[in-house]
Amino acid sequence: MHSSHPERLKAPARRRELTLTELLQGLEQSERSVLARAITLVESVRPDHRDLARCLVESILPRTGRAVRVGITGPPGVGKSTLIESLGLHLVGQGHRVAVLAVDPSSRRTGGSILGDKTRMEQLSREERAYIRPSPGGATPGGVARRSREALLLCEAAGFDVVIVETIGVGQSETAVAEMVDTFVLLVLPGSGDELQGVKRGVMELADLAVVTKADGDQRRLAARTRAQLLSALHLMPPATPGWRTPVLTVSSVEGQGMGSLWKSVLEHHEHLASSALLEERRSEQAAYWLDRALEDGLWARFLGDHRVAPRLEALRAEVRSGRRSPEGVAEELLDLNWNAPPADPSSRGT
Ligand SMILES: Nc1nc2c(ncn2[C@@H]2O[C@H](COP(=O)(O)OP(=O)(O)O)[C@@H](O)[C@H]2O)c(=O)[nH]1
Ligand SMILES: [Mg+2]
Repeated sequence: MHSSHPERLKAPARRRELTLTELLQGLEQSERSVLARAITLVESVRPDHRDLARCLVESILPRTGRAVRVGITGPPGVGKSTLIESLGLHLVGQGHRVAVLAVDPSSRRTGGSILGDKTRMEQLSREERAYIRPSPGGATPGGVARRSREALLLCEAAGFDVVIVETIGVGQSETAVAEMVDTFVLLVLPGSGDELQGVKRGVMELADLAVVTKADGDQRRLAARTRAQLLSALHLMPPATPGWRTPVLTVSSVEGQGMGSLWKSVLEHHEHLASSALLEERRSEQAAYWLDRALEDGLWARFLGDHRVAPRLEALRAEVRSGRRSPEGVAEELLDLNWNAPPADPSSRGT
C-alpha cells in the first residue's frame, strides 16, 4: 500500500478531505464531484497534498490512456472555446463523455481573465456527460501544464473517453499542450493565409489537423481561400505525424457546421497513430518529456531555495545586469557553490 497520510485535523469550515481510497472509488464510479476534488488536489502546492496527489496519480495510471486526447490551439479570438463547445455538444449527443481542460500559463498574473477567453461553454457545462475545468493557476508555466496533464489522466480514470485541452494565450502553452495530446489541432481565422509564414510556422509544424474557423456569413468564401493557402503551406512542411498529411477543414461553430467532419478527421488521425506503433510511441515520448520538465523545475526550485544560493543571487544578478560580471561566470560560481558541498559524483560534472 502507499505511504500513509496524516489525518487532516485542521480543516475549519471546510469539507473533510477525501482519502486515497475514497478518491479512487469515486473516480472509478465516475463521480464528477470526486473528479473535481481530485483535480483540485493535484493542483495544490501544499506538500502533504502533493504526497497524496502523487499516490493518486500513480495508482490510477493503469486505468488511463483510453481516451482520445485532443489539443486545440490558435490565437486568442480564433474561436477555440466556441468550437470546443460545439464539438463537445456534438460528441455528447453521440454518447461520448467529454472532458475539457484549459492550459493558461499566464493565469496567475492576469487572474485568469485574459482577453479572448470570454467564452464559458455554458451549454456544454450543463451537460451531464461533460466536465469542464479551467486552467490551474501556478507559479511556473511548466507547473501549470504539468497539473493539467495530471488532470487529463484523472479524467481518463473517471471514464471520460474524449479529453479536449484548450491552449489559452500564445506561446508557452502550445508546446505544452502538444506534448500531452494525441491529436493537435490548429485553428486559424479566415483571411490569415497571407501571414502563415513566420511566427505561426512553429505551431503549424505541430499541427495534425488544421481548421479554418468562422466559415459562415460573408466570411465563408474567405475561409475557403484560406483553407487552400493553408494546404499549400502545409505541403511544404514536414508532417507532424509520420505518414500523415495534415488535413485542413473549414467549420462554423456558431452554426454547428463541420463538427462531424472534424471529429471524423480526429478519429482518422487517431486510427493512423494506433494502427502503427505511433500512438504508444508518442505517448511514451511525452511521458519522458514531462519527467524532464518536472526534474528541471524541481532542480531549479531546489537550487533557488538553497541557503547558500538564495542570499547571494540578487546581488550577483545585479552585477550581471550592470555588466560587471558575466552571466556564465556567475552561473558557474553559483553552481560550484551549490554542488560541491554535498557529496556528489565529481565525474558527472562538465569541465
Ligand atoms: N461568426 C462566427 N463567430 C464565431 C465563431 N466561433 C467563435 N466566434 C466568435 O469569436 C469570438 C471568440 O471566440 P472564442 O471561442 O472565445 O475564441 P478563443 O479565444 O479562441 O477561445 C466570440 O465572439 C465568438 O462568438 C463562428 O463559428 N462563427
Ligand atoms: Mg477560449
